[in-house]
Amino acid sequence: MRNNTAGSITNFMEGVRHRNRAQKEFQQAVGEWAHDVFPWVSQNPAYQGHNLSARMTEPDRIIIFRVTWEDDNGRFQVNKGYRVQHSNAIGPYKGGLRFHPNVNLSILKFLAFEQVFKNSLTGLPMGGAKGGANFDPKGKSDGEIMRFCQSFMNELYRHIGPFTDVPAGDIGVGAREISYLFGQYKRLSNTFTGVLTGKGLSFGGSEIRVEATGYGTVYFMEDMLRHQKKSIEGKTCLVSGSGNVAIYATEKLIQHGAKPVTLSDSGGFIHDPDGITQEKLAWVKDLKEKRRGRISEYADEFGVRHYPGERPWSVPCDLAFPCATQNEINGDEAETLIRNGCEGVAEGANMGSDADAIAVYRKARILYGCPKAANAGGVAVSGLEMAQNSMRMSWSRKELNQHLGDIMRGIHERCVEYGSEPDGYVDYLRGANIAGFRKVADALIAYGTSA
Ligand code: NDP
Ligand code: 2IT
Repeated sequence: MRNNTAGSITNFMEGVRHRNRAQKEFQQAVGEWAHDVFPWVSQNPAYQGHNLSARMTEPDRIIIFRVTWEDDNGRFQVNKGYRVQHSNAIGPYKGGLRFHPNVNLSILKFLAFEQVFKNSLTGLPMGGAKGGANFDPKGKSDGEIMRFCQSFMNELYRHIGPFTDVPAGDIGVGAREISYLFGQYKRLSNTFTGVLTGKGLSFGGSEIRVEATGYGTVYFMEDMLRHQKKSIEGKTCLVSGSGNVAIYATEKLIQHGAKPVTLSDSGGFIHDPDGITQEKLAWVKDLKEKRRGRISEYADEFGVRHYPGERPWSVPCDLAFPCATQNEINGDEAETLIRNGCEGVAEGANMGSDADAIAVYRKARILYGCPKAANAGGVAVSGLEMAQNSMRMSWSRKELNQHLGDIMRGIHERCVEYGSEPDGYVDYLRGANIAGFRKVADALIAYGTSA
């Protein structure tokens, strides 16, 4: 990187840190983006002189609200609700809702920021947003979840709409929560529109949306391997998490002949050296989606070890798929992965690897499918759900899976276009950052100061 570019990144990041004090995750996401985008802009004069870096790192607006709900004991509880509408430059605001006790403004701002460029990469007309609440769904009854979702929507509904902002799921928000949220929106607005994605199939949902993020992450890894004339068959894979993304990444790995050997949750990980089979995964789906149990129960059920409080990255593997939460692989863990022979990482989770881990992957020149690229399949099929809702029709599972594969291949191609180095190594993170940036930048330049 030229010295003056390094200097401008330093100055820019000082301003970002000053304006977004104590928002560590947001600063981290912007820093990673600036590292790739600034050098590219310095070589592309058409993108200079519009102050795009400042415009792209300040959300359009943030809505923060109180959510009061009644628990099963008749007590009133209060949580903080949020919606960060980061950019609608290339389409309506679009992105998930996260219900987790650690949700705060920094986490939602980083997620909304990344969503803008991820959505741009899909090639579909979607802006970027994220929202949620510091609400802990663990241990809550269905009635409590329903009342929380209804109360959350009582405020959110006035800020969203099928052409304004279309939320979906994320951590702690799955089919059950989307159903309660959609039901309340429908009731308040007296409209039946595609205002949320991830809906049930009987009320406007799309086939393949449940599977899309996990399947897409595996498709992206296969695209990266194919580019190196390799295949995923027979590869030993680590998966973290045991929620929506982890389960369907594991399912696709099994279907395509790989051998997933770990799953985790916030209590620790299980290691099944014989490989997680479709039958065992069916048991995990029931455990997590119906009984809402802990992954440690897998160890008792199938006679394998559970490692309480640990993450799976010390298990030798060929490929790793972080699918739980942000910053779940640090620099030391990345070193361990590589020492043990890992040749690729694809992130189902947003910001699964921290900045040190990314530096380790880049130095070792292993395949690194960054989240903006590798987990874009979920929001892409959300985009297709919106299209189906607008047309008032639905496509078949086969068609949608085909579309998902094509979209992931398109993202891979854009990453190769912008991330290839002279020796043939592809820096997928750089490629994703630049390709995602370019489309949004073109729109902002065209709009002038109205965006
Ligand atoms: P789920 O709520 O279905 O599952 C989350 C999983 O991650 C659970 O196993 C959970 O364990 C674990 N987890 C959550 N927080 C922590 C934590 N702080 N420490 C350790 N483990 C944790 O969420 P999803 O599967 O939908 O989301 C997983 C990741 O994928 C997130 O990063 C999300 O942003 C990303 N993603 C999701 C998409 C989607 O379509 N759903 C699309 C693109 C990205 P526990 O139950 O113990 O909390
Ligand atoms: O991080 C993500 O891309 C999601 N949680 C999915 C968002 C969506 O609108 O489907």
